[in-house]
Amino acid sequence: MGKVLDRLTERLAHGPLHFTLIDPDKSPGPKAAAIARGAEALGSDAVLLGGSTGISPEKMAEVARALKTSAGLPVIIFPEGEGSLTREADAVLFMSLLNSRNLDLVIRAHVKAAPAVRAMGLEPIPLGYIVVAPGMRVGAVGEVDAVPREATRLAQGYALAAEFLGMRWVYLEAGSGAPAPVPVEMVRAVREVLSIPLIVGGGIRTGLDARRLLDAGAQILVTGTVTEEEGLGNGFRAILDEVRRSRGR
Ligand code: 1GP
Repeated sequence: MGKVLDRLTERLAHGPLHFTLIDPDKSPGPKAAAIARGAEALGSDAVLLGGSTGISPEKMAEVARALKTSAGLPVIIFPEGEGSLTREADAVLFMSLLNSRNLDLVIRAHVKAAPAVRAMGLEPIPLGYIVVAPGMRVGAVGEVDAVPREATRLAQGYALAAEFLGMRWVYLEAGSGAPAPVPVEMVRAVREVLSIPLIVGGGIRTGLDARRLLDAGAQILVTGTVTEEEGLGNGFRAILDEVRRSRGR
């Protein structure tokens, strides 16, 4: 196990985590640094760097450097392809988009990227990525057969398949900016069968959203839009309050 996965796995033993998604296109260096500093102070556990299509390695490197010098959080690349890779980050979600119809996003891009990940010394974190309706932009760009919101058994199947394939984390994604998060019934059903950590993201904007997902068994919450739109405002603070409450502190 690598350093970042080790550290986060150890933290997960004490309760749920929160990851702050930063899009280098929407948040250039100084803005990204300010978000990361604030997120760290509020108890977020890592920065996921990525999110847009067509990001250059130079831009990723610039923002990753700004993040590393301003905050102590691990910087994990949330890739859209090989162009997202930079050695300035600590780790990369080595993720297969399990319900894509495009084989590139399931495995072929990974075949090209793996040697670069190794050469850069980036820690790969094997992850099964599952897009749930509405899926938003990632659903469209990712050419997914989105898991319908009521299809809990299908979601269980995808998540278990990820676990049985040896992936370390499963990520249920409603899509950035989704009008509502992944349904709590689906989170609960997946949690019931899964033995590896469950990440949930997309459309989490309030403390109540966070509370419901945490009660259903989500172990890592990812938020992006709430900080891009409101900075370190009430929505973000309330979400972090709920995560900290679940950790018992
Ligand atoms: C997107 O799940 C993340 O990949 C975050 O979504 O921007 O809606 O918080 P939001």
